[in-house]
Amino acid sequence: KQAAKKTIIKNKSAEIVPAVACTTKQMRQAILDRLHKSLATEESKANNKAWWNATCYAVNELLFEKLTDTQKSHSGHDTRAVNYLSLEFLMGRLLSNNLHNLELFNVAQDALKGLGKDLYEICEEEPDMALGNGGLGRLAACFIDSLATLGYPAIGYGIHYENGLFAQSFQDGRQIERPDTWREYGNPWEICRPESIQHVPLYGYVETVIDENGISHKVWHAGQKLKGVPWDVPIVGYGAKTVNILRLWESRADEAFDWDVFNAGGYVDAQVEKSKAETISKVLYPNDSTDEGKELRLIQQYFFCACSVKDILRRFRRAGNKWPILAEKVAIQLNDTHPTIAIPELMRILVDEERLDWNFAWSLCEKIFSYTNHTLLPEALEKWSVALFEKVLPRHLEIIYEINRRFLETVEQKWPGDNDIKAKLSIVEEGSQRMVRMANLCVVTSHKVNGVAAVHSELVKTDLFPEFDQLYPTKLINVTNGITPRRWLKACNPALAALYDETVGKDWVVNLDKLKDALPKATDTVFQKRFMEIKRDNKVELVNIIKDLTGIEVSADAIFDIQIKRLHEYKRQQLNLIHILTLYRRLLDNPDYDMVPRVFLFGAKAAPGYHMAKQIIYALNKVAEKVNSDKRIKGKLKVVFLPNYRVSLAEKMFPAADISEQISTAGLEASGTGNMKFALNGALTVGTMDGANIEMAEEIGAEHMFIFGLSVAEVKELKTAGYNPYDYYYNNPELKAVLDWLDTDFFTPGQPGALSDIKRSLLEYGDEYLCLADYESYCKAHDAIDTTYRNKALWAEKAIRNSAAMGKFNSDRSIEDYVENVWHLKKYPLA
Ligand code: H53
Repeated sequence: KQAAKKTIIKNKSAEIVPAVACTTKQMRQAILDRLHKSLATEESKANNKAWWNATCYAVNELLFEKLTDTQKSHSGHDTRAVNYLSLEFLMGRLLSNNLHNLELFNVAQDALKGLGKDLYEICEEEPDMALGNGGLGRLAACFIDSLATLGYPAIGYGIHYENGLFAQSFQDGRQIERPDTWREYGNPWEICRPESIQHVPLYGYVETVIDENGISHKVWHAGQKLKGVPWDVPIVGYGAKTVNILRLWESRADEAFDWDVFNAGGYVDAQVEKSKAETISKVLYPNDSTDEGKELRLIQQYFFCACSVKDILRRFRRAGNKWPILAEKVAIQLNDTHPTIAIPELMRILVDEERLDWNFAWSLCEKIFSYTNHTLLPEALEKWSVALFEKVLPRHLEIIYEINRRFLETVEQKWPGDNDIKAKLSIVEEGSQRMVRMANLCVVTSHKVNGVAAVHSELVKTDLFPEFDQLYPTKLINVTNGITPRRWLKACNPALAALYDETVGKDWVVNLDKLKDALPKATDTVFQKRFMEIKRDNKVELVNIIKDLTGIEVSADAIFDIQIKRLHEYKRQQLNLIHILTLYRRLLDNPDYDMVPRVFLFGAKAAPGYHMAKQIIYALNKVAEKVNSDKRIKGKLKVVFLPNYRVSLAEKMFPAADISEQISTAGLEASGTGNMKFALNGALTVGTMDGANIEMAEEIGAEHMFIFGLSVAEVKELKTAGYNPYDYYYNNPELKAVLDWLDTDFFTPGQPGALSDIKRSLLEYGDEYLCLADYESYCKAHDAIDTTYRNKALWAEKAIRNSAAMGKFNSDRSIEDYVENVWHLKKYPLA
């Protein structure tokens, strides 16, 4: 069935003229050549991994040419570029994406078919490039796709982690983490650039030196030096009119620096130094939206910022430019506060090394930097202890003090004598342990600070930085997040993409607003039928994947209700859990309880040190075991937690979803982007009025979603009035019953109390995220889902409306917003 589906798609788009000239025959030959000449193997011996490698190399031959053309054009025009600094780029797999963007997917599919191979199977060989945790890292990946697609000069800068986000498995329901060795056997997509190595100082002390003109300046004498080795990943835009790069820095020991140790006979010491240096880019910190405050993490941040800033200045100098025009050529976007240290680093280079006047250097920094805030959660707002700074980056601390001294003068002018405001806004927090507040440094420096959805940006102004908003009235803006329709529709849902090609024309891939042209078809029975057949086929594919991964059998006729995102209490997987228990109880009470069969699917990684998140995973797995094997409920309820949720698995889950769970406590999910991917693929949202859900409701019509729960204002009110979860517990017998259930050993035979943590967090510990307050309304929303789903035509209409209304959430639109309001770039697409 799958094979048949793919053939139909291929025939439909056979007339595509690829962006890059390459016939099926040429592609076949190129793949064979790479198999023979690069991999030294032959058809009879090659396994799928070898075929994957050969195909990647064949694609690279086409890509690299475009890459050099782009680079020539950018340096020829001496273009202004944005440098997107991010500690995370959650790229996923690249082969299918690159082929789609080159418009060679069908060519490669035919070429491989001629060689007896299936491209979809070959694509499965690719390990995910999981250099990120979740939303923030995936956003960076979508943004660089859009920048290249739109033809803007841009470089992504990040870390070449040897191990990406850990691989997850379950042992007796508990999360086990294993290292992700994504490039153990090489990665065909990256090019090492030893010619662009950078050197990074650390530790040591600062000396004041008087120069020949009697002017004093600071010299930082490093105690250790690292070497940053750049690896470039080509980023091909859709239509291949631009191939930008993602430059990832790998840390190594700086041999030049260790030379003295060698000479002193310290061979072993030097080796120890070497492995220490290599730990800097060893592993991605697995925390999403929490700050760990570890020394290694600060060094990671400084390491990649220092390499990137130096690299940016190297390109600037190479073009023969002089400092006064630095801000005309360079824009630096800080993806969250993680790369904030780039600010004092640029100041240090300009003032200490280039000997520019402080005021002039500062005026450049103000024009160059801009900052995206992705969260209001206090535990995610980075602070570094002054003591740590003093040890690792002594000169940067001095520079931060000086920035702060001058900034506090501005505060004094605005609010004379108001020490409370000064204490609140100061970049340095006073207290038993003095801390550097990275977000304050970002806001003080940047010319623009943006939130990631309308409601979030408003809260940034009113709740997070109200005084900054008064001080700098035009600085705080909104840029609503987006997703790339290339990966999140065209590549992951080829059948739906083909239906849209046919219905609204192929242009939707770059102009997602075009999908609106399908809206009149939302009530057309023929179109509804085709739309829902595609959904069903995608569900069947997922049914097989579920069986393969877990052994669990589910029916494609059930409602597929999916929550996939990082595991965090504010995202409220535990609310989903207690609703599942509610349904289970209803079914046990009454085996004839009338409900449309439902499969609840989860995918989520918990930060390894986040106890409650791990308990929630454990509870979901234990409940799943019990529910799935309970014959009494006649298969009406299934619960599946898929292990190792990642981009490539997401690509199979979004197209198969009927219901998208977006159930964060209002005010806490800055935007969300999974919400957009679900809707684009025709799922209906059950969600709170939070993050981008609000703007989605504006686009789709709230009546076509299942909105529930407290609003941001109501959450605030309730918290101010004093929230007591016991009020809800004692007033709702169903709720009380399911919470009490968690204290028994029903789900964990012989181990009563194994799930009690969850109940405790919802009662004794105060239910910080208001699950109980939203429980009733959430259950009602689910009852409405059940009723609506029984009306096939109505459901299909809503699914189509959801998908066709997603135009606004194209990441190309987000990028155009940044260009217009923040970066002011020009397009330079290749002819
Ligand atoms: O960033 C996404 C948002 C999402 C938000 C997420 C995020 C991280 O993934 C990590 C750290 C952080 O501060 C925020 O939680 O709501 O959609 C992209 O903006």
